[in-house]
Amino acid sequence: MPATLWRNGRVVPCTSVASAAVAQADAIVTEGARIEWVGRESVLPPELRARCGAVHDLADRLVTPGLIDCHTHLVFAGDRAAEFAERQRGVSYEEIARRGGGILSTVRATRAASMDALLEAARPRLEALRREGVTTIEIKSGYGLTLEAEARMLEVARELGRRHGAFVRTTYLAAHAVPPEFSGRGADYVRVLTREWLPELARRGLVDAVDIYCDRGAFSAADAVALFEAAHDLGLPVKMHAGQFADVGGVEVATRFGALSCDHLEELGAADVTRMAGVGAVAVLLPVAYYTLGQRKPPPVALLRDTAVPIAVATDCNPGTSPCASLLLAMNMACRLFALTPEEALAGVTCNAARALGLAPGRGSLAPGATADFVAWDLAAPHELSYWTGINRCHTVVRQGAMR
Ligand code: DI6
Ligand code: FE
Repeated sequence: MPATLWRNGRVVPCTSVASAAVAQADAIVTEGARIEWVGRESVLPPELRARCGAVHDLADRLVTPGLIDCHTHLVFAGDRAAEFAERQRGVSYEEIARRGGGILSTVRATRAASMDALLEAARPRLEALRREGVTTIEIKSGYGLTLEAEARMLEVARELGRRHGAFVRTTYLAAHAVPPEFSGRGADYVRVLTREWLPELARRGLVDAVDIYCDRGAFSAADAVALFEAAHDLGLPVKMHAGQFADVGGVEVATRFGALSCDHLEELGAADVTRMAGVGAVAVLLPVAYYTLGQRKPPPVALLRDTAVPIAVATDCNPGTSPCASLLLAMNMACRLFALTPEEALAGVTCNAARALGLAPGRGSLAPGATADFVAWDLAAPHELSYWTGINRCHTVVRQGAMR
């Protein structure tokens, strides 16, 4: 197979926070969908150069890995703009949920939508992310809450990736809310989604990971134990929405099961930070949801940093708490609201986001062996990715070694 030389770029490898900076490298050699070599063209081995059939000039642009949005609820029908207006009149998110709005109102709309309607509804959100250089995206179920409606969401997520050119990872989140059919019978619901639906959806090959919304007003730590035992038996990795509103003991469970990530984490105690570090769980921070809900207490970023917990940043794109399809905006908010450095924000949407999906080191960094997904930006320095808002300087996206 002929190789391709991408020359004259300013390469930001993003193999770690420390390398979320311009490196001594101006060239990338790809072979098929893989990166073969990264370095200074002046020291490119002659035998490798001889194999390069095509040469592309990156025109001195900044080159980062393709961005990874590692936490989204991108597939849903309808919107919750009316609830937004209600919240502006002072009604809280949790109060709206108690009245049967919130997640359950999106469940009603999503259940009523056909596969085509869901694909059409999600497409502009995916396109917006793709225009910002996002090449890998995690999409959760959780607005179907029946076996077939959850299956449809996961199928739509996979189909979006195939149709629109993105690498999609699907996460099973039936444990998002108790549906009306199970009202007052939460334990029965957990039993069904754990013992019946999860094995069936796994058998259909639709599940890459298993998630649960473990919080006040949602599911308990004991529910998470039951679900994660089932996931473990099926060989599926787990992750958790934890500590968005209250610490209900979820992180302790998640780390016991070797979770890939714990997400939100506004309410996170020091002992749990140590537990996360111990198992290498990624802290996925979701600043747009924090902003939308007007929360006041940020996640303990300094402690996460000092304890060497890898930090990722994602959009949490969903109709209730994060009606947002901009990962660059999430990076800016992670800096401004959570005091991340721009280098941390960039690592948070590249190497650490890959890790939160179990995809590191094969994605999310520019190094030999990784998938050849990268972006050329009309920017002078990597910190500009977090600096600008409402300006997208993405110039070229290369996916699987080919220009898109
Ligand atoms: N946490 C969130 O921020 C979203 N889900 C979750 O578990 C909110 C989902 C929604 O309000 O529709
Ligand atoms: Fe979420």
